[in-house]
Amino acid sequence: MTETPTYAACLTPPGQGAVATLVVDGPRAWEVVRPLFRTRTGAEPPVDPPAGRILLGRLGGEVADEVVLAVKRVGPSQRLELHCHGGRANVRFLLDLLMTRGVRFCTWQEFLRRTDSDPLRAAASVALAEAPTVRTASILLDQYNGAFAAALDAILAALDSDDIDMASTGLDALARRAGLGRRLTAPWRVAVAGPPNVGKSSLMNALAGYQRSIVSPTPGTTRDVVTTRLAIDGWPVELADTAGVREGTDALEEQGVRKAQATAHAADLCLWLLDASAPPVWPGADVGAVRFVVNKVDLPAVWDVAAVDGVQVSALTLQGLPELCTDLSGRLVPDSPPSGAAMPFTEHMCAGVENANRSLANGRGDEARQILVGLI
Ligand SMILES: Nc1nc2c(ncn2[C@@H]2O[C@H](COP(=O)(O)OP(=O)(O)OP(=O)(O)O)[C@@H](O)[C@H]2O)c(=O)[nH]1
Ligand SMILES: [Mg+2]
Repeated sequence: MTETPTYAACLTPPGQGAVATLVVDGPRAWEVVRPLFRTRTGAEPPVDPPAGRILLGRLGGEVADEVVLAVKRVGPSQRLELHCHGGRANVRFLLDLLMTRGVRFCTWQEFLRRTDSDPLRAAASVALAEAPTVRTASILLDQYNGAFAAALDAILAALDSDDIDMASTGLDALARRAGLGRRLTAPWRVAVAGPPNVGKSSLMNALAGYQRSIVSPTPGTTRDVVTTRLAIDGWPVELADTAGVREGTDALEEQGVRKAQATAHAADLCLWLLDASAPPVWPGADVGAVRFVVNKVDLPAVWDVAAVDGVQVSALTLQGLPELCTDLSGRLVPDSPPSGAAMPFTEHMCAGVENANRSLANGRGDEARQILVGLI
């Protein structure tokens, strides 16, 4: 029989900080840590791990760090927490000490997955740490507290009792939230595109609230793709400012134009800018989802800007920006979830829910059931 390994992980983020927290988890946790630990008072640490105790002392040999040692769990599956000084090198030093004594290193994500008895809750903890905004974090907290798990249970119970209507309604609701679920840890990508000088960089800066991109009256100023991350109505967005699209330019600008086209094509949404004070230039067919934004409405319009279905703004005076943000939020998340709503939140869960929904819609209830059980 192979012995259950003992693992060590660092639970705090890497980098500089006053303290770091390590966890040592497994049957040999105390056996490994005890000989490395000297109590502050000089008293020998007890032979058996003292349940629930917090000890102050030093961990190491000749070189040792001052640590707070918390005995979190005793018995065959022991867990110790070591609160030590922070910093990459100090953490590395202590982890190396443990590893030379047969403890295996694992990441904090692996640690959560390995030790939480509820895999969906463990996945929610990992996702929660990646949430870019308070709004996405609050949705992930709902999933941590069991919203997605309860919805899955209800669908499986409905399938078991052959209540296909109820199962379909529940599964359909989850599948419709998969698009949002995928964005709880990764931002939507929104491209700002259009011809040169239309005010793309100015709009990017106005939305970001600082001078991210260079702005100038010279057409062709932006050459590369310049990104910035922001929250729009609490939704995480990566905004990409791009080179103005035009033909017959030099090789360098052409590269920028190609990059701009690829970025606009790959984005979840492309804001195509039109200049109210110059004749409109329309996008080519290769741009994906497009929302028109008429910029420079502070200047006299030279064409019928009201005829275009778009948002009217001025990146200079900031007129229309709140309306643009509301419009953008509504396009990214047309059906804003109520508090406590269940939703899949990893690619595996989102794809699983979508596949199960398709299976059930095609009358393959058993297949749907199998896919859902695989998510738990
Ligand atoms: N009046 C007015 N001028 C603006 C507005 N937005 C941008 N501009 C001006 O238009 C010029 C071009 O602005 P940019 O933001 O650099 O335009 P761009 O689309 O990024 O240009 P390229 O990078 O060259 O493609 C600058 O002189 C800006 O000050 C606006 O809403 N109103
Ligand atoms: Mg620019």
